[in-house]
Amino acid sequence: MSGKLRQRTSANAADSATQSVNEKILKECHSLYTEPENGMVKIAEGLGLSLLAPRKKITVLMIGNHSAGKSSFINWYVEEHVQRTGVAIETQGFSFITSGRKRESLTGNATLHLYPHFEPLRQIEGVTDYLTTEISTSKQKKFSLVTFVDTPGLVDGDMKYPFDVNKSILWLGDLADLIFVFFDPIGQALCKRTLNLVEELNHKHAERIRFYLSKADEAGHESDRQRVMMQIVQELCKRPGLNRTGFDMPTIYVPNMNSKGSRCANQIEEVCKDIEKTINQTIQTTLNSLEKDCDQIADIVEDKLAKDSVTASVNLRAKFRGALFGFIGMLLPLVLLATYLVSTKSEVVKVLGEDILATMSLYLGPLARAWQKVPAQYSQYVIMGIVGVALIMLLIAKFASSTKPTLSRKQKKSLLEVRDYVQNTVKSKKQKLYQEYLKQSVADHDL
Ligand SMILES: Nc1nc2c(ncn2[C@@H]2O[C@H](COP(=O)(O)OP(=O)(O)O)[C@@H](O)[C@H]2O)c(=O)[nH]1
Ligand SMILES: [Mg+2]
Repeated sequence: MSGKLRQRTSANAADSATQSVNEKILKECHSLYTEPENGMVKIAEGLGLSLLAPRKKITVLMIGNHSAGKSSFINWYVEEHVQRTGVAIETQGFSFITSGRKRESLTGNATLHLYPHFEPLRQIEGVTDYLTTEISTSKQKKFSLVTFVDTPGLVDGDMKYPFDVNKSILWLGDLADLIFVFFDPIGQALCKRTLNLVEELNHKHAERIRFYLSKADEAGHESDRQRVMMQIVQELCKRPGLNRTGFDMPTIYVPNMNSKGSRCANQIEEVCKDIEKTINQTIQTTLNSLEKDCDQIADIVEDKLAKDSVTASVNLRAKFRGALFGFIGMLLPLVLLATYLVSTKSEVVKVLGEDILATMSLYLGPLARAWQKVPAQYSQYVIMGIVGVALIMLLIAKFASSTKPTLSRKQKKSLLEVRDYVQNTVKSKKQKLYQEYLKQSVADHDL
């Protein structure tokens, strides 16, 4: 084995090891969210929080004029002829190109079942019929971590699409991690439709967009290529929504298509690097969001427990108040009734004897005098009044002692379990995955 070949083989081996670590990290994060029993999405839902599971791959949306070389680029990246190229514009739709265990083509309906996050596309009329998925077994480059979305080529004029292309592309732009815009030197490099769409996408997702001058081998000599580039950049800069300082537009072409033997520089590796960078960023963001989501869940649990302990102490006070009012409500009317009966020497208390009654009314002082002023014919009203007061006091006691529901012991236990799970189990898993990621990425830089 020659030195160079050996070097390349070991680089490839390292590359596939990196890929499998990255794949594993994204897969494990995904399942931490989606497990049916213990998944974070389900846990959060129980706490009134809606979480989105991270995706296992990044999505690259390819847009550009008809025949700009989008499908050819995908075939080159995948190293398999998955997408037909040079297709008539009328037959073009959206295609998802992704890796899987066996080569397969799926219809629109199957695609939307397979990728539930694309489900809203169904609402755009007619799209489902023009949607396919190509699953390839290729493991080339970083393909196992990428889903390409190939879009219909855009042209100006009366061309009628069987569905709202602009709306669909804009919607896909919201979901994509990267948006590649291909401009080709021949054909309609400056199609208005493409420019309008790019302007709109740029408005929302400037950081995801990358511009490329595709099929650069067909641009002629270096001076012609420069001129084409200038024209495109000028046209782009005319759009207020696209006026950036300095346009970066690598020139690329599919190496084996350079039939004319053009010697122009090919920056197609830049595209691969961009994809790789985005994968790495996605892994970091996914791990960071995992930590944030754990914290968010733990915070909600803390909050619920704190509120519950406040409610419990409010309940305790209410119960005490209720008991107090209840006691007064019973005692006060009884005392009033007793003093009334004693003071008025009512028949009911005559058994106590005249002397005792006289002494008692003497001790009752002004209260006895007040009771004695009540004419005998009103006595029943006084008694009814006192009973009424007693009833009112008891009602107050009932209201004062009303309590709010608190968590049962079982509920509290399950909340604490949730907190422990996210703070310990999930976080330590995240820590481990981060370490694996860093170890591998440091190793990459060592190469
Ligand atoms: N010379 C050259 N031809 C290319 C290149 N990429 C694509 N083509 C050709 O351009 C035509 C349109 O390419 P295709 O990938 O179907 O474009 P799409 O409509 O953007 O998907 C096909 O005939 C391809 O063979 C390239 O980099 N160099
Ligand atoms: Mg195509």
